[in-house]
Amino acid sequence: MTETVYTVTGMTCQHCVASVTEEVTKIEGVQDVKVDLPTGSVTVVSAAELSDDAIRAAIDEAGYELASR
Ligand code: 9UX
Repeated sequence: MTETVYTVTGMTCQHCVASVTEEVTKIEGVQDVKVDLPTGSVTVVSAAELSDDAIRAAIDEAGYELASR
């Protein structure tokens, strides 16, 4: 099990948080997603390390931008 913290820009409300959580949760192997709105930090707990492409695509699909990991 691995926990990775990403930074996502553009989230400004709880609906944004819900969208990001929903998309990231869809990634295979993801067990838990915690979003901190004020800082934009997205903590992802997964069985194995996620590919940058997978997390980037999910954030993009939600309508936001992956700033860093
Ligand atoms: Mo409402 Mo959060 O447009 O972007 S979902 S502020």
